[in-house]
Amino acid sequence: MNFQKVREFDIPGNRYSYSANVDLGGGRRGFVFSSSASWQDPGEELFHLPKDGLEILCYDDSGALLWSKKLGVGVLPGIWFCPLAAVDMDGDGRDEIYFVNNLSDAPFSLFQRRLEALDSLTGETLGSWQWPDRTRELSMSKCYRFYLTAGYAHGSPVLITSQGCYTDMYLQGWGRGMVKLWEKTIPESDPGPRASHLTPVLDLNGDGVDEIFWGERVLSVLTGEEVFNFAPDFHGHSDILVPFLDYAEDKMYVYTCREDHETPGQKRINVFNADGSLKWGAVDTGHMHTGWVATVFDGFGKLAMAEHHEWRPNTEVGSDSGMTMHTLEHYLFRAVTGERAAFSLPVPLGDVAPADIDGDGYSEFIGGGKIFDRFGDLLAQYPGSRVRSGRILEEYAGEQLMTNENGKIYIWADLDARDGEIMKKRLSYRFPLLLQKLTASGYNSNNALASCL
Ligand SMILES: [Ca+2]
Ligand SMILES: [Ca+2]
Ligand SMILES: [Ca+2]
Repeated sequence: MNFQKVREFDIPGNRYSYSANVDLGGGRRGFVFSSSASWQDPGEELFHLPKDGLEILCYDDSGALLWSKKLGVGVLPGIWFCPLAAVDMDGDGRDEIYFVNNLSDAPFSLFQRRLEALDSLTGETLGSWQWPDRTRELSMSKCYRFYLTAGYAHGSPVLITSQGCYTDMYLQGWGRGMVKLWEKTIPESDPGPRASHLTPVLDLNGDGVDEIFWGERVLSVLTGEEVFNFAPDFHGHSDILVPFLDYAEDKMYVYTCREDHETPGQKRINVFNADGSLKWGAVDTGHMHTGWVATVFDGFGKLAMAEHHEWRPNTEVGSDSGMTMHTLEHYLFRAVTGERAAFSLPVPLGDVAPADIDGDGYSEFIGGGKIFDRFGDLLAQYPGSRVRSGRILEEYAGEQLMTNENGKIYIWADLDARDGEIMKKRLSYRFPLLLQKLTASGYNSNNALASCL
């Protein structure tokens, strides 16, 4: 492995960054970052009064700054308050940057929130739309859980905006020219799954229209209607949702890990067939907070990992937050059959992101400043922390890593990588490349989605 820095971006003062790929038009690629010195979650036990604001910065592929925009003090820094996505909705070949702005200085205002579109080349505001305020009666953690994602219907983009994740949920679909196509309300009183923190987008039934995975329910991007419901009797949310391919049989499955609403007779870790039926389930109880699917067994067999967490109240005076996450246990399975499996790495499994860095079809693992192969052998090292990974640079082989180190963002690639048949198969789906434009919304940048399929 010849793992090298191939891109560099200078963002002085940056500590927390979310980032997405951007098409600048005319075949030029850029990168947008939402950068801040702190990161705020709307959860009541985790939220702090921020001491800084949020800045959106856009760079070209050479690392030159195109523009930057400091948002007002009413915009709280954090992925749920201010999600961002790059989509070309006006069809001119250049992505617009969509984000949730707040025109007032009042950080919890809903009346003054807007969906705003920026020209990715100039930063100029191209459009602004009232952001729905129907979550007003919910608690802060639920009220300010905003999300942007996108898919395609017969080749045309559909931008999806949403409010609410855990109880009442509101979604809107926008077509080319920002024409509102549909609105959907899923009140808490309606049975069935709530949303996830991450949202894969695939044409699961092959009808030319993408579906978004709104938790364990799959919605058409064109109409908002339910195409599949994996778990009509489950009323909770899933922390992890990962579509994956079994290369031996060329079949698609969906792996899910659930947080809340333990339901008698239902398991916490599940794999579903592509027609929505249950393939297997395991473990009766617990909050499965982290998980991923990786290719590690000889013959390109897949491993599914789930990490069982528990939130515990902090009892010490002066704690940084009201509660802290504790890791209890890891569960490992053969992803297709559900058989228990054995696997270990020199770093905690919940902290690593699988990625096929060298393109050979097997996963490598990014974590703790190191890259390991599937046998746990060290292949390369990097300073700083992971921002995102996956096929960030389409023209390079394998998958790449973006890191953040002291105000510098780097992209790393294996210069010896070669795309094998499995990498080509994965890239025959739109989602691995589309995902890189959706990694600044929700937890789409996390380790579960980074190497999906
Ligand atoms: Ca455009
Ligand atoms: Ca479809
Ligand atoms: Ca590999």
